Amino acid sequence: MTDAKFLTRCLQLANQARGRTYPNPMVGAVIVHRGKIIGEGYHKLAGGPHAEVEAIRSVKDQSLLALSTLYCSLEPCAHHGKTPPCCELITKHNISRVVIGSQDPNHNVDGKGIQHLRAHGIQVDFAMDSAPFEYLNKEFFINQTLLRPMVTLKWAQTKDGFIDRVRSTDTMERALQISGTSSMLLTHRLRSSVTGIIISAKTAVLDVPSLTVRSWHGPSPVPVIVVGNTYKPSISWLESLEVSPVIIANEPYEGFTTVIADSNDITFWLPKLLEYGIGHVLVEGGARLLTSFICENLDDEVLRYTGEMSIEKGVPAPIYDQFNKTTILDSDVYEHKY
Ligand code: AOF
Ligand code: ZN
Repeated sequence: MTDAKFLTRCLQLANQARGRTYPNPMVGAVIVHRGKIIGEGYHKLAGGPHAEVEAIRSVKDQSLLALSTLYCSLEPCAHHGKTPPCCELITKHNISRVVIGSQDPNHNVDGKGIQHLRAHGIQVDFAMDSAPFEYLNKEFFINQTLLRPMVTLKWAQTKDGFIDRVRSTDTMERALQISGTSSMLLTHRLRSSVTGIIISAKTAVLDVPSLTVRSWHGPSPVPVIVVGNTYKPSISWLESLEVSPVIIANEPYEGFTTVIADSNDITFWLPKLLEYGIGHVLVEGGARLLTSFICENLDDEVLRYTGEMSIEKGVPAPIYDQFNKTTILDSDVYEHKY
């Protein structure tokens, strides 16, 4: 019970750096002596000191470390990366016990930290349930183990299952506004928490979206435009984007970063986005692109807003039924798979 309390504190601390640690994980650490917290730390920025180092440094009376327990949300590292191994610092201070939230999936660590600590006579224990710690770093776990960005799919659909009216470039009719204000705010919060936003060239041509974060704070993600054979995004629109895009296409787009690939071969081009610092992508449409991701089981997280309106005919929404949470947001039904 006490271990759980201090591990929860590690989660809170780690979360303070949300959005600032990519490609590294969010990590929090707490040092406890006789039931009292005497030190705390978290990993503030990629490349900066690890959480364990921050926590150890924060302890005023360093002589207490040998009689203390270190709680950390992730297994302490055992490798020489941008910083020296935390395990060596822990053994140097002779910390008596270490409690770990989740094992580190990074192949440089992955159990080696635990081994190192135990080999030095340190008692190592684990959280009763590692799920909240893995969920904290879901993006990092996916990047490390599946070697691809985490994928979040999002769309709004009418009550009768359409994502949009059927539109064409001839009329350039505006997209249907299906969901309400609260859903819109959530979308912009979501955009601020991902590093890439994927849309098809058809959506780009018909919607002419800005793909920025509005009504929320934080940086806008990198637009990723998937170009097939039928629709081509205009150069003036590409140039107007706030963040320079990455284009997935069969041919180079002069002046833009282009990944040469068949747009249908998602499993080929998606992993390449990691090279552009994109560890988490939000797929915003259209329906065909969303369905392609679902067919490839690329659905780490899915959000669906169902509005009140019915339109009788239109573009059918993707079929998906693996949601595990439903909420009412104004007049929208908001379903979430996480
Ligand atoms: C962090 N912060 O608090 C912990 C990490 O490149 P480096 O040297 O910063 O090492 C990054 C790896 O260290 C990271 O992938 C993870 O496996 C491990 N632990 N990383 O950024 C931390 N504890
Ligand atoms: Zn470390």
